[in-house]
Amino acid sequence: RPRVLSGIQPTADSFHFGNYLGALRQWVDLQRDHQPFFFIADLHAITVEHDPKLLRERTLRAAAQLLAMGIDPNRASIFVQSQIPEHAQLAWVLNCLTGFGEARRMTQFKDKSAKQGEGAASVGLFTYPILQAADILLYRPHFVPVGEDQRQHLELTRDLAQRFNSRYKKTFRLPEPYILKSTAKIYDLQLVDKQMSKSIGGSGCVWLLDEPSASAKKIRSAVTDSGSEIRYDAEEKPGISNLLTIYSALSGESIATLEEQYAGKGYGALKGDLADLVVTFVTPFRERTLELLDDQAYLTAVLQQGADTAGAVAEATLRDVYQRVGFVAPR
Ligand code: AQP
Repeated sequence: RPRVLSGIQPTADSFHFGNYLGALRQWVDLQRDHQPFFFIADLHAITVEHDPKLLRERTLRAAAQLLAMGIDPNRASIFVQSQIPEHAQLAWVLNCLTGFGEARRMTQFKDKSAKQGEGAASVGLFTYPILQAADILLYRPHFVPVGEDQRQHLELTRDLAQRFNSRYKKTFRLPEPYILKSTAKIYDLQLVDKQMSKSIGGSGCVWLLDEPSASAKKIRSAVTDSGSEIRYDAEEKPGISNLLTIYSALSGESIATLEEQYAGKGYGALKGDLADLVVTFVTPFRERTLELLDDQAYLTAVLQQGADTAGAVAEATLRDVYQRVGFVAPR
């Protein structure tokens, strides 16, 4: 079975609909006929200022959410990045293969560092995509299910794999991004030109673990566009188009069917129905997550089992890498 690998940062108490529709839903689907490795990216989470106690809590909350969503620990290895030291070890080797200018071109660093000023951003934030390349290449996956914002990082990952393979010996598989066009970028419900994001949060971000009534309220107060026609047009009607995207993904109805269904109806009707759909989705998800959080022994056991499987794969890859770059045999 082809391998898939992906990760998510435990940087908030809850995942949001952008994470879910852009990436996590594909994780659930792909686990059926692939060999999946899914990890919680806590090493990435410390590239920005964080609270240690919260990070530990959020790591377990992330695991609980993945299970509640339907990731099956008997099919998928679910693990915590920091428990597999090979991620950081391979990242060092890849750091030494990456050009400074090449790393500088990563737009996510430009965006994220712009908030605090480049001088104040950590070197970890700068080398984030190189650690991400290590996360991926260690497991030699065929596909990496992610949102559109990760495309550039995937390209860097492929470049580094290719460079290592040609400089030393064929070691890494060149992974393909798995990006579903329809949901590759879910936008903030208030700032319709920004992608929904954990760090923006606020009333434009719909969290999976919010009180369902709070999520419904956010949908009903989403910014919409001038005019009243319900039609998908990302340029002219970004607000309505984003709601149609979310609606279509959650209901399984095509956008064309929804346009037909809402012909002649107002924005309020669409928002009200979408709010109901969101409540139907998040209510059982939230209950299941909270139940799982009450069973920390189970969560820890799942993560231990995931780390055992992932650790064996990572160790074998790193052994090849260290041998090929010319390090003496491990002690
Ligand atoms: N708005 C989005 N639309 C589609 N996909 C998205 N992803 C994130 N936001 C959207 C995808 O979710 C996966 C997990 O990404 P992450 O943990 O790196 O998430 P993130 O970047 O921390 O999420 P945010 O919300 O964007 O956080 P900040 O504010 O820190 O940048 C990835 O596959 C990502 O593509």
